[in-house]
Parts: sequence; structure tokens; C-alpha cells
Amino acid sequence: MSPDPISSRAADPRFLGCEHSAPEAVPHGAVAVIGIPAATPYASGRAHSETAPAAIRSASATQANKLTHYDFDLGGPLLPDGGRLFDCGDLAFDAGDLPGNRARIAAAYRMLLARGAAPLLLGGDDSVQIPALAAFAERGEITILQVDAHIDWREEVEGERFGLSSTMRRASELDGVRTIVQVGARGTGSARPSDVAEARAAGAQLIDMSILRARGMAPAIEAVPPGRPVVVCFDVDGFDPSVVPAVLGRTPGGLTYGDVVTLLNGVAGRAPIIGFNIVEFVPEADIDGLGARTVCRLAMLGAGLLARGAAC
Ligand SMILES: [Mn+2]
Repeated sequence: MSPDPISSRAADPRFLGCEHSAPEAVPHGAVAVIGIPAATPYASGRAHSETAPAAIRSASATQANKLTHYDFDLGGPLLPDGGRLFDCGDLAFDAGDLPGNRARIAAAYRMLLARGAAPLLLGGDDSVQIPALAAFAERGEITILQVDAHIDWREEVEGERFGLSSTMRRASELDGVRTIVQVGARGTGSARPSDVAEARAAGAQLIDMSILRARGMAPAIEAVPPGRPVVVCFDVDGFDPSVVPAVLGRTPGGLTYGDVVTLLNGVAGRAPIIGFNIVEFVPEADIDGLGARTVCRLAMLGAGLLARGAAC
């Protein structure tokens, strides 16, 4: 019996000008770009990153003819020999059916992972990750590397348990999630002292900005267990707002792009990266396309590291 097709809408332009593929047709070992504009916005909020997948793809257009060029952030071409990249387009979002959005995301991820693809998620607000992480955790043990200004450990907000402030708590409840390394927290967000205490009690390793400022990226890299597959959960507010101003709340004191290159290459040297999620980019809050260029570079790094992880 063949599985039901995942309804996704082809994107134009496609990420880095690559070929389109339906999720149910992505070849084994390929990097599969999937746009997910929203999942579970709060009643008082909106789908604030809905335009982000298209904005990242547009920003990638200037890089499309450089796919075979040497990328100094990756130490080689974006795709290693034999590496393949496809764009699966965007999943639909229905503001009137939040459980349906989550079910659609989980189904798309189950499909991609069953086919042996390495998904590059272009979000979307942070809530889109919750069903995607569940699909990873069903298949085996993973480490989560979260980069974010916030720890996202709220039990609920406005009665909603699957919103953007609860992603890491929901992830911690999944059997397959063995380690959560959380990098870049700073300032104030939704976390109360009890959330921080409960995150630590649950075993989350909180490598906040004060640790990184004192010791560089090494503590974050060394917190990732060698060998076990890693899913990167990257909220772009982890970047300093001078690098990516295009976020809901600009919190000073974040990571530089160079910090992120060091961190991700260091992690990729310890364990294969099998999933890469980029969330919380808000193009309407950008300044002169600065954030879009940096987030596009992050997506390129993600694609390159996924292609290398798939080859492990
Ligand atoms: Mn955040």
C-alpha cells in the first residue's frame, strides 16, 4: 500500500534554485527543504513568521549560481560529492484547525524520514517544530541542539500547550529525546524561575550567553554527546539583533554569525546533524534585508551540514 501523498505547494523561487520534489518522492539521502509557515499561534497572537519561508528562498536567489563554489564556512562546496538538494515547497496552514496543522507537519516529517531524507525546515514560528521533533523521536534517539534567546519551557500559555513558548518542554517529554543542549539564552523572555529550575531538573543543559561570553563556543560543543544524531532547533533570535533584526523581540547580547559557524561545525564534528530547523524569522521586522541575508546563510550552512550528516 502506498502512503497518502503529503499535500505541499511548490515554491517559486525554490531554495537556491534547486529542483522541486514532493515529500513522497525525495530520494534517499537527499536534503529536503520544507517550508512550514505556521502551526499553533496563540489566540492573542498571529502567524508572525508566515512569510519567512518565501523570504529565505528569495534571499537565496543571489547564491543559486554558487552551489559548486568553495564555501569557506563549510570547508568545501555546499553539497559534497553525491549530495542532492530538493525543495518540497510549503505545507498548508489553516488558522481554524491547529491540530490539523500539527498532524500535517508530523505526517510530512514521517514521510521524509522514512525515505531517508534530511529535512531543512524553513519556519514558521517556533511551534512548527513540536510535531517535527515528535516524528524524529519516534524513529530513534536524538540530541536536540537549540539555539535561542529563550528556553521555551512554558507548560502552557493562554491554555495552549503546543505554542512557541513550550517547544523544549514538549520535546523533553518525548522518549527518543536523550539530551537537550540549549544555547544562547539571555535577557528576559517568557521563562519564570520555576521554568528554568524545571528545565535543569529535567536534564536540559542551559549554556546561556554568560557562559559563552566567558568561554566561547566550546562548552556548547562539548555538551553534545559524540555520535548520537543531532537535530538543530534554531530560533533566529539567538543571533544578536545587530545581525538579525528581523525578530519579534530584539534582545541584545546574542550570537554573531561567526559564533554560529564555529558552534555548528564543532557539533557536526562530533555527531551527524540529521535535521535542521530555522524558525522565528520575521521579514517585516528586517532592516535593509540584513537579517534575510544572514538567515539565508544559516539555511545554506544547515543544508551543507545535513548533506554531510547524511553521508555519515
Ligand atoms: Mn526565541
